[in-house]
Amino acid sequence: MKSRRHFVKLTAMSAAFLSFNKLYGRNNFVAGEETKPIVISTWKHGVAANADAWQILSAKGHALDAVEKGVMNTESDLSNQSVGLGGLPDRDGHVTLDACIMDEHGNCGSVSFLEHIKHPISVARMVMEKTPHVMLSGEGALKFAIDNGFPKEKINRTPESDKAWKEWLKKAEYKPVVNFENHDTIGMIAMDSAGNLSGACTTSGLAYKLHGRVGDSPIIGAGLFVDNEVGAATATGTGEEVIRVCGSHTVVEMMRAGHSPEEACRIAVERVSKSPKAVKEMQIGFIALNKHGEFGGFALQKGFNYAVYSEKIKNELIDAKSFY
Ligand code: SD4
Repeated sequence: MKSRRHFVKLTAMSAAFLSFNKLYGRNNFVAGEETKPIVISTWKHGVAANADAWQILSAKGHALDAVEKGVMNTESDLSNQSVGLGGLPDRDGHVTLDACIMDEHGNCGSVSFLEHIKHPISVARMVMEKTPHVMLSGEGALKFAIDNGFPKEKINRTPESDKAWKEWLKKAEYKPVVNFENHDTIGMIAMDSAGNLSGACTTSGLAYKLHGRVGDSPIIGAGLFVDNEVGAATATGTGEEVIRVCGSHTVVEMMRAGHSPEEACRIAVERVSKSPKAVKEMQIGFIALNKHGEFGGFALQKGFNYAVYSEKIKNELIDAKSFY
C-alpha cells in the first residue's frame, strides 16, 4: 500500500515537473537550485567557446578569465564572418571590431571601432585593468593595444569576406539580415565556483555598416551587463535597437524585480518590438544568468540559439523562444 502511495506521489510530482517544463521551458531550473559553475553564450559558435571557458571554470578558475578565454576562441576563428578579423567589413571595406568585458566588482572595459587586432576582448580587459577609463575607440584603441604589446595584424579582409564585400558592392544595398549564417556576435556570461559572475561580448558588428558605426556590443548596459548581486545578461542582433532600450541592463533589472532569466529577456525583447524603428526583419536575442545559476534566452525572431555548459548540461545548444 505504502509503495503504491509512493508511486502515485512520484507520478504526480513528475507530471507537475513536466508541465512546469512545458510551460517555462527546460532551461528554467527550480528556483533556488544552485548551479555553478556554469557558462552560457550566444549562437552555435558558443559551443566551442564554452568548451574553452569550461576548462577554467571546471578547475575552479575565475569567471572573468573563463569568459575572456571563451570568446577568444570565436575571435580566433577566421571562418567566422561576424566576430574577429574574419568578420564582414563595413561599406568601405574595413573590418572594425567592438568588444567589452565586465567582472563581479562592476569593473568594465571596452573597445570600439578597432582594426587589425586579433583579440579585441583582451584589449578591452586591459582598458579595464590598466586605465582609469571604460572605453577606447578607433585609432586611440589601436595605439593603446600596440603600445601594450598586441601585434598589429596585417590582414584586413580574409579572402572570403573580401569576396562577399565585392559581391555586395555590386548593388550596395543595405538591409539587416536576420541570423546571418545562423551565427553572430558572441556574448558569454559565466558564474564560477565561488559564485561570481562575469561577462564578455565581441563582434565585427553589422556587415556593411557605415564606416565609424558602433553597435551595442561594446556598450556596457546595452550589449553586456553584470551585477554580481543579481545576474548578468548579453545581447546579439541589431545593435541600434539594443542600445535604445539599454537591453542587457534592462534584463538584469527585470531579474532584480523577480523575473526568471527567460522572462526578463522576453520583457526586454518586447520593449524592442515597440521601437518605432524596429522592423520585422530584425533579429535581437538576449541571454541571461542569475545568481542561482538559472538561465534563459529570448529573441525577436525564430532561429536564435545559445549554448549552455554546466556539470549537468554538457554544452548543449538550446533554441530560444521568440516573440514572432
Ligand atoms: C551590432 N549586435 O554590432 C552587434 C552585431 C550583431 O546580429 O549581433 N548582429 O549591432
